[in-house]
Amino acid sequence: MLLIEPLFDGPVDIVGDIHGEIDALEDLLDHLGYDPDGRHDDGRRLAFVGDLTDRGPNSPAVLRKVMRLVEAGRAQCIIGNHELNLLRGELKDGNDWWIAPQDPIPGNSMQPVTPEDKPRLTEFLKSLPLALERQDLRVVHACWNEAAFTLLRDTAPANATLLETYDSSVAKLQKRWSNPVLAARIKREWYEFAPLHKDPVSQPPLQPTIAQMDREFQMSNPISVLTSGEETETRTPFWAGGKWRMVERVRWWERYDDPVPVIIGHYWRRYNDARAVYRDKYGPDLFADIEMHNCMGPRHNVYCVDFSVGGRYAQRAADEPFHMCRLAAVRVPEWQVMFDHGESLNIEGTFDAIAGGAVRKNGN
Ligand SMILES: [Mn+2]
Repeated sequence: MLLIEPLFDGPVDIVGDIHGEIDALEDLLDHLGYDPDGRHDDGRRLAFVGDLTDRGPNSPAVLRKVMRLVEAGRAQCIIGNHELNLLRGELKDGNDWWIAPQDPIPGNSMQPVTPEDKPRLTEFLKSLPLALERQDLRVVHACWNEAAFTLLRDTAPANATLLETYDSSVAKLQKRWSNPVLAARIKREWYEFAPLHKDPVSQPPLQPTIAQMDREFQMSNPISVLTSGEETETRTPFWAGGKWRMVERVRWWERYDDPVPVIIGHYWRRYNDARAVYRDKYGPDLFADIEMHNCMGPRHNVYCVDFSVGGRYAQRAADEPFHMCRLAAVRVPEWQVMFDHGESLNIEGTFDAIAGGAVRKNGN
């Protein structure tokens, strides 16, 4: 398993979650100054934060493109929770193009993966590390968590694959939750709650044991923590992705007190006035007081570069303008964010000067 790989030296452009939006990717790379083969006149290179696929129209094209750039040494890519689902063969909302390509859902216009492509794309997914790091910068899909890295270093066999390590963590939890007392409690809550399972307007009360189990499955699995973040029991269950959620995402960056800046994706940050569009998709808005150009955390050095291009498919289907769902990249050492339509903004935060990057403070 590849845990943390060295991030490229020199100027890099770190691209957020793409979710199958090949046109947005081509546009963004063009605005960043890359030719179609990923060459840049100034020798800049790319890093992708994961979640290349699902929901959007052409995940195979995005995977093939990023794979080609990585093979040519012009890009690096880490694994996101969506790639992990593909490797696990787990059917989730928006990934049937991979799991069941021969059996497209009616009305679904996603390009399916071909039998020729799937084996080599699988090998590519298996080759992705969990994180990238250099002296002045860290990149991970959802959450930089030293305890999770330490646990993986200390307990995962060196020759185990990411998938094997993930599965062994899940197996441990399944064993714990098959304890008769816990299992009986879960069963009782499950039946009480059963009439509301499929009803998005029912608003069930919190089921405490189910919530505890969900939190443990997330938080005791170091690969889940790194690729989909920290979670805790929610007060009021919310409907998302076709089911009632008992756990919500945590602003882990509020406890990130390390001087090395971190770039993440994953969290559906909203571009401009798009706040309302995906409100409550994953519970409380984690970016309620954070402007597009702001970093997070006590040191103002954590930046999320996912600007919700993964919502574009839904707006396209509803015939709405999708300018609110953007693909973005962070340019380092400039610390600018650039969007797929060519707009760029200076990011305000505290960045290490090691790489010659600007140090900008946002005033508090
Ligand atoms: Mn994600």
